Amino acid sequence: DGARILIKGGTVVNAHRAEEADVYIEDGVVVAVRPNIPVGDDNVRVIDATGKYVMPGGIDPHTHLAMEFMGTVTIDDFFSGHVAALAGGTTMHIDFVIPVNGNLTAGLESYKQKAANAAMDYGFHMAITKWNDEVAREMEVMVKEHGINSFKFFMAYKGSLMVTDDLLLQGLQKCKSLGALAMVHAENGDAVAEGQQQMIDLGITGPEGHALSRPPILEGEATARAIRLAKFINTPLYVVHVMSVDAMEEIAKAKREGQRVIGEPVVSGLVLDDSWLWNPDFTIASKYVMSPPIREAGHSKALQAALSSGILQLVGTDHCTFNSTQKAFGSDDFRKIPNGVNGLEERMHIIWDSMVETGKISVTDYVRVTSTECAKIFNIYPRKGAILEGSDADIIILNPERSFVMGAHTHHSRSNTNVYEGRKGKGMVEVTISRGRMVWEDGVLNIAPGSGRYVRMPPFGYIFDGIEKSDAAYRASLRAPVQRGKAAA
Ligand code: DUC
Ligand code: ZN
Ligand code: ZN
Ligand code: ZN
Repeated sequence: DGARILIKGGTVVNAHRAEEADVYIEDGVVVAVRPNIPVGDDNVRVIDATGKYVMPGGIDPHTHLAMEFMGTVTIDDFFSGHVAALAGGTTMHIDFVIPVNGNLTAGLESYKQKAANAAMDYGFHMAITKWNDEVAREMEVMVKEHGINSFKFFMAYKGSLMVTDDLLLQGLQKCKSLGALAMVHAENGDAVAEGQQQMIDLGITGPEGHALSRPPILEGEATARAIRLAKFINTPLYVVHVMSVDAMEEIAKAKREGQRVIGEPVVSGLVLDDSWLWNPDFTIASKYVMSPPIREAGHSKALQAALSSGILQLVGTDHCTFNSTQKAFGSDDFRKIPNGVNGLEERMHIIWDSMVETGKISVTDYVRVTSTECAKIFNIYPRKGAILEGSDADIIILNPERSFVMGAHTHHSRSNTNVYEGRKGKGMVEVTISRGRMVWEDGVLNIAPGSGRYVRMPPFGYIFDGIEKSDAAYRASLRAPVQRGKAAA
């Protein structure tokens, strides 16, 4: 902080407009955005951005850093994850706090400790895995005192994280009263358990069994169910990691009918297909095991089109990394392969290359789906997600002419594998500025553990606007009840 930076000659892109302008930063905040800002004095660091795009740093709505999961712990913690993110042009993420034995306060305490070495700004969602009066009370405390405005319900992972419809309904109701956004991992967990047993009974124990045991229909079913339950309660719903046409079409239908539903595709679902899971080399195939599974070719194309048209609104990663030793826990049974893939470092580059470079979305839509929409949904816009006077100086400079090659030998994640190994493309983030600090410049990192800040997210974001009116309309649409047992007037 304290540093003064002037970015000159670039194209400044916000979700609402791209313009030729300079950006002046002081004390971690954007002070001015306009053409021809004079340099002032010698202590101002001047960066030439001619021919480059100056954009809000990425915000990843979906990560799992230092998460205890499937008998192990994800290998990227809040430091290595942040190093990877910053090197890839992401300056903020929202991670999922997992309660400790169903206790939200204990979960938050544990995640605060995990995040003590944070190197960039972060926020928290919180998972709800049990239901009782205490959980309902704690949800209120999380919203009112701890800056959490979203709660996630896992409809999969039977026997550990999975919620019943009853819990989901109670949770949706509580979310609504608090102005918090309900999020769902939508797969039918009972059917997944059945599908897994079927594969094992058939002797299919390898990674392909993962895809075969939990087909798109189970994602479509749970997505439809969650959407209908959210409609019944009349509260907004956010569907995380939309991986299939089946789920996407349920979201499209609900939106068409006016329902407040948000769909989040993740990078792996947008650009990979499940042929990897049939690779005879277990070390390769197991890298691609995540849930819901990466689907057959065709789904990714449809998800890209849905992102272009606005049916899906913002891109996450579900960054949840394990090294090959951890993945090998499941070498004799796909059910034991820790679920998760990387993406925190790759997201900004892959979306640029596969969507902007190919003409599928504009540069302004790129900023919207990688940053602004997330800031708006989680109610931290325009402090985050924009380059406007007063915004936090979380900024990237992307050179559209430079190309990249991805892989485990050059990435910053602690994992020894990368699902994008060897992937090439165009568009390189040359500079990352995190709250006014130059943290990534031409391949050199300058990062301080502990410098990241917790970003509190207030409830009642834009998606709740006018919801009382829609409640009233819903009640008015109910037919009048019969008054039985009373004398007619
Ligand atoms: N899916 C994954 O692949 N990893 C983390 C949790 C999840 O739902
Ligand atoms: Zn999930
Ligand atoms: Zn996840
Ligand atoms: Zn190698």
